[in-house]
Amino acid sequence: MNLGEHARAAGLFVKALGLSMALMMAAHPAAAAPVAEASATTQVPADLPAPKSATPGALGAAATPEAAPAAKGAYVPMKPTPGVGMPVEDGIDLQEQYAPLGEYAKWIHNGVLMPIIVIISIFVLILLLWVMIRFNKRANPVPSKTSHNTLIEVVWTLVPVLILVGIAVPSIDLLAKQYKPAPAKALTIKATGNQWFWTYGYPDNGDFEITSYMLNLPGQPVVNNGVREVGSQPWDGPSHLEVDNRLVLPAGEPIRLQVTAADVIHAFAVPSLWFKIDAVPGKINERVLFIEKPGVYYGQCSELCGAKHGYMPIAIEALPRDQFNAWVLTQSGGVIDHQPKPATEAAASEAAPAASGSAAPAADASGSAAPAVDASASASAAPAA
Ligand SMILES: [Cu+2]
Repeated sequence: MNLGEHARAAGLFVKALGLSMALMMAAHPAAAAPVAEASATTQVPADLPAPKSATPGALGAAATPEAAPAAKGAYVPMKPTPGVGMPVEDGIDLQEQYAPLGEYAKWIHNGVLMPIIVIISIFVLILLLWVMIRFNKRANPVPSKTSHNTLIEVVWTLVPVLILVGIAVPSIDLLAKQYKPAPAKALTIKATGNQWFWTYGYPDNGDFEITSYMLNLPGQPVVNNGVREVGSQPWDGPSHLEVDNRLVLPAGEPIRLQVTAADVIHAFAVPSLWFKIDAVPGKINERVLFIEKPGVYYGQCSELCGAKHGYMPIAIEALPRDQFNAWVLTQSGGVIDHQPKPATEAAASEAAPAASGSAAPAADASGSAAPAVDASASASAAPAA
């Protein structure tokens, strides 16, 4: 009898401890993503190109002789700032946020959820220890026969309700803000997931399209049609995350990002911009992307999409509006937000094609009228040939 009671009490304690541990861990899945990414990228630290002289974020400062722009002011990819827009070694927190909603969400996670979880877990642990010490058979030989206590029952009903309401208010607010449609005049960008690369369309800028492949890893088999090795240009970011052609976007304005897929389900996710949305074939998912300041921000496909799921990273390069416009004009058929192409600029961009390593889009060959799937197919065939 005694033994049975002890065993039951011990069992209850272990169960309660497990529950409180589970509560503590419940906050971790969100934080686990950056950790997983960090470990994924830190596996090959030797691949990281040694930083040279270029100032982070400086346009035109990082050009090598062979990639020197043909004309003054031509686009040169931006050199990423270490630790910005990418996972950091030994990081356990969400990545530093560069979007207003990301800062809000990070505050909810770190300022609301984590403290509540920790306080509840410690409170439950203290209650359990108190019961074990104060009310065991030796300390309390004659147990109380009390079976109801109105005050305690009201308190332990109301307090959890208030806690849940306190969590619901900011989280529903965040949810609503995340799905607020873009302003009518916002720039529209289309991202299409393919096995295993991304294509980015610019319907407001002449409807050109670029393909974006992960760079090859030194000493490892080529996974993406012979695109150059990571680290072979001074602006290259971390291995597994850097691509040949980045998604170039304007900073400091809302962007209507439409995401879809050409084959299987992918997901467009950039942790430091608080952006994650499924790319589903036959369907367009849309969200506002707002990047607070110029920089390079890395992400990955976040839906298991096949053998090379881990080899289709996302690299966003956010530029000030005037530099974004200048980049658009380096693209074949590129025009500034629905404006007709000025004759002089049209002639200039044709005179100096492929000024930089990444300025030769697949759209050159396939033409802007070709559907996304055809354009990407011809693009993937071209570098191999
Ligand atoms: Cu994918």
